Amino acid sequence: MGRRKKVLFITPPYHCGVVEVAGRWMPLTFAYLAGSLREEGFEPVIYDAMTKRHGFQEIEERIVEESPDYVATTAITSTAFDAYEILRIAKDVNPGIITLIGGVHPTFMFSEALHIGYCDYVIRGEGELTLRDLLLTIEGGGMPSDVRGIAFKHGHRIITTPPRCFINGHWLRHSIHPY
Ligand code: B12
Repeated sequence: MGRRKKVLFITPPYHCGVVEVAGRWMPLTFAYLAGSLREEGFEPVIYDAMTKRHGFQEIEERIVEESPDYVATTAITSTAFDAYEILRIAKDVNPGIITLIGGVHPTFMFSEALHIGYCDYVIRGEGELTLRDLLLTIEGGGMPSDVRGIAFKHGHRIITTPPRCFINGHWLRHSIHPY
């Protein structure tokens, strides 16, 4: 069996005082996504650079140390440019790393995320099923255009695939994917 593919999730190191007031909390976003990938045999690693108060230098060192196959980040509007910088650093460390972004900002501003140039795939909306569908498609040599709920560049064109349904309890309990 081949090596498990490593997905390094990194929180953007953005600070505006709210984390300091609200306290330190596990990034639920990445916990959900990592759980979903682990079920499919991937090796997810969550690096909460924001909560650790790490900067881009430390983020770069961690990417080098982990040597991931994928680097994934998340963005709300205020953290978007820090998130793009993480993806730039990942490509700088190793252009072979596949870069991913999701969250409320890139879900709508996918063309901005793709035009910045360091992002291979934008995952739009809920990520648990879309991310694992995308990674299984990439690893299996399939066509990303068959994956619902993403945006990516093909040459200079931006391709958006049809949106994916919201996840409901019934689908999750029976492991039936709402494609
Ligand atoms: C909890 C929370 C916080 C916590 C976060 C704690 C932590 N460690 O996680 C704290 C208190 C720190 C916080 C702070 C802030 N927050 Co806040 N926060 C939330 C809240 C209430 C829930 C977020 C959450 O965890 N959701 C649960 C997870 C599972 O869902 P999710 O994040 O949406 O992720 C899913 C998808 O979006 C997608 N996805 C997301 N990222 C990715 C990445 C990849 C790779 C993939 C594949 C998929 C994917 O898949 C996930 C699973 O389905 C939301 C409101 C909301 N109801 O969503 C606001 C919200 C995200 N916050 C918001 C804001 C503005 C802020 C602050 C900037 C506040 C301020 N004005 O200073 C700060 C920024 C701090 C920072 N440095 O990031 C806004 C963002 C608005 C926008 N359009 O950008 C929101 C939407 C609230 C609002 N309606 O205004 N916040």
